[in-house]
Amino acid sequence: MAKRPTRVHGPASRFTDVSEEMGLAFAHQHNREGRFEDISDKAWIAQSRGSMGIAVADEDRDGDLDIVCTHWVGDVPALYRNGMERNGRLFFVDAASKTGIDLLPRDLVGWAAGFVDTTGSGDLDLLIINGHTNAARFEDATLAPQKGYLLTRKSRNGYAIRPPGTSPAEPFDEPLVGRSAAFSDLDHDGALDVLVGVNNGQARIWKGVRPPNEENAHWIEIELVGSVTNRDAVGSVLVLDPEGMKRLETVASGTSFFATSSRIRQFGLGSRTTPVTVEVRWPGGYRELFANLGVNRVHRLIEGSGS
Ligand SMILES: [Ca+2]
Ligand SMILES: [Ca+2]
Repeated sequence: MAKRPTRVHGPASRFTDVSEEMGLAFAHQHNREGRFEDISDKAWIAQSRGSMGIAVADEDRDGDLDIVCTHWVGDVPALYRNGMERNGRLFFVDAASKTGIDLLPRDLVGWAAGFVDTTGSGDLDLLIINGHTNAARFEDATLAPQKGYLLTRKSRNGYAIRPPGTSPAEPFDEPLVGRSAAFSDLDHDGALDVLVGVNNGQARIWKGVRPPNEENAHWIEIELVGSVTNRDAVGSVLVLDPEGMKRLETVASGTSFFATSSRIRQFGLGSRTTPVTVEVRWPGGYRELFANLGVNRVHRLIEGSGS
């Protein structure tokens, strides 16, 4: 009887927890006792997709912050709309399908994302930077470039995707192996500009061009300076017209992907030319009002100098 061969065992396999990279543990809420609680499941935002970029803004202008996540190939971006303001508890619903974002091509590998008001109306458009992680051809290791997409706002519940070949060409029509984007009004003309990071390539600066109807595209930009809280005011929330329109902007660090956008936050005001009031919710919770702020300029608001 033949002797049964002895199996040779190599080192045991090891496993690495990649759940954070895959977006499984997503939302953490501060419990006001110095710790964060994972609320991903009960906030309906747990996901197991390959997530890269993130953009946070009150996208639908209903008074709470919404989240866009970009994903790896085969999956469109998610738009997690916040139900907090209307329902009193924190939960999110993916509105990618409702708003038309799910009509983006599924071969895109989405990286940076940012909300930009390209019309000066106060409505936010969405710019997404793409670029593959795989080579374009088997015999050539060069990564496949992909064009960026600007999704322009049609209505509160809808975006329009710029069709291929639309004239005039925009810089994001050029296929790039895009990775990062930082958003800032570099020349303080009221139009946001974009610095784009490219894998193994030269960075781009895309200057925003003021919309042709400038009389309906007024704006205001706010820089916060903390004196009691952190000097950069990271974690602060700006509320435009707290008694009226109640629009939000946040001061954050490490936005989008591999980039940090300007801490100077912008509100598009449309045809409005009268001074505005801004409420600042500083980190830690206390609120301060800054009134009579003129339009079409940058204001530097120092903690403690308001009312
Ligand atoms: Ca919202
Ligand atoms: Ca500019």
